[in-house]
Amino acid sequence: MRTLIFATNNQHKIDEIKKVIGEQFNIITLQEAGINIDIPEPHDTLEANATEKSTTIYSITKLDCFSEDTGLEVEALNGEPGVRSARYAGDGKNFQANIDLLLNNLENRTNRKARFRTVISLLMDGKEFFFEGICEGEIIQQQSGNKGFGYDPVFIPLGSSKTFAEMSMDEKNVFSHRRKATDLLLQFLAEIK
Ligand code: ITT
Repeated sequence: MRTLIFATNNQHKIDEIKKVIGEQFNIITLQEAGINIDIPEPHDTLEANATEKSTTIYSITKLDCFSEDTGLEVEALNGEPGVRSARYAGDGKNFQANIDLLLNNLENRTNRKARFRTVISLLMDGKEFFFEGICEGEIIQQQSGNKGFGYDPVFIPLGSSKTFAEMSMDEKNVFSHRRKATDLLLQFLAEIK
């Protein structure tokens, strides 16, 4: 079975992606690989940050690995917070502070359209491949639900009446950006097997 390192420190991402991949591949987390670093995300695109994370871990391990960078892109805010989603309200990566700032910035706005975009960077035999997943939806007025992470309590995907934070992980994976990007990764890996 092929082994891949997933270059992230975000346990929610690990849980969601492992649920999609199941037993098809052996996914090793940074913690399991004994790597304890805060991977840098200094760039202004999701693609460049994803590359930074995967190449950082590849240079340490020389093993096939992938990373992902995700942003929430809000139409009325010209695509913000986007690549700055994790640190929207400051360096503390505080989910509640980020939600509060977002709802504040959207106060009195009627256009609530938003989308999550995930970019996966796979480094395999030293070559890089990208996979993208998008989930369209809207930002509600008041947060609801306590599952998931990040902006999940304020995001309702198109085709649902629940926020991501009101869904089980399986339900979220029906709609999610991350699942769509992971499907493309799996399709690619199945083709080169
Ligand atoms: P790694 O870089 O270690 O992978 P991170 O949490 O820093 O983990 P990102 O840079 O991709 O990950 O952060 C994007 C932020 O966007 C994240 O902190 C959340 O606030 C938010 N986010 C990402 N995916 C999300 C999702 O599925 N649902 C809700 N919010 C999400």
